[in-house]
Amino acid sequence: MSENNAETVPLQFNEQSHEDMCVSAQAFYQAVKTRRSVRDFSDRSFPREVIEQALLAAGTAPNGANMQPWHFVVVENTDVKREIREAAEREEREFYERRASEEWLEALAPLGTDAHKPFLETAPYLIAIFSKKFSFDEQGERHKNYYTSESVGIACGFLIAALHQAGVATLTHTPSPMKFLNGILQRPDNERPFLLLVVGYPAEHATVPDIEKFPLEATTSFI
Ligand code: IYR
Repeated sequence: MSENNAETVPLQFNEQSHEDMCVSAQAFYQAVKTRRSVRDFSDRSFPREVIEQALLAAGTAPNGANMQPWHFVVVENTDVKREIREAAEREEREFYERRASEEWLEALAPLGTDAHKPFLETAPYLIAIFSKKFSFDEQGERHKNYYTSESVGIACGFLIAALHQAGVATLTHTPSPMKFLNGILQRPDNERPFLLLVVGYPAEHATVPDIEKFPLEATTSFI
């Protein structure tokens, strides 16, 4: 028994046989390895319920002191999507024409990206994810959040995996800087744009770069 003051409830834990653990781990890998970042989206839509469930999944992410330091804005409105596209393309033109180093541009070459971002208008949903270094409680009292980047990054991972599991393609888009999202989406100053997720079906004949993931030995040491 712990001796602190925290209230506790019994843990619901789904223990599996070693065999089932291996099967489950393999099944999850097989499922997530088919995910690809898509840059060519269809304009077909699907029920908002799918987005809501995926956001609920994202909200279960482990996070610093359970402060849940995130805010999600789901954009379906055509005019708002156009405004986001125009602002993002302005930043991206700066990036590709001036800000990016030669080394960075070379690293991007295999992806074939440029400043043109039509998918920001074509895809049925954009989800702007904001991270909150501090929050305000119901009394308007300001309190600090902890490990915000780690927390919001993990939540975004859950969100992308949940959407993929539901048969939805995504693109993690990070126009830089993204401060314009606060203005367009009317978010307060304590919220910083973390990621702009493009969400929808791939276009009918969408292609993706011919790239591979590192093998386990290249990324992992067992000691
Ligand atoms: N934000 C730019 C550039 C870009 C940067 C990285 I790192 C990528 O993996 C892909 C793109 C753009 O979206 O084009």
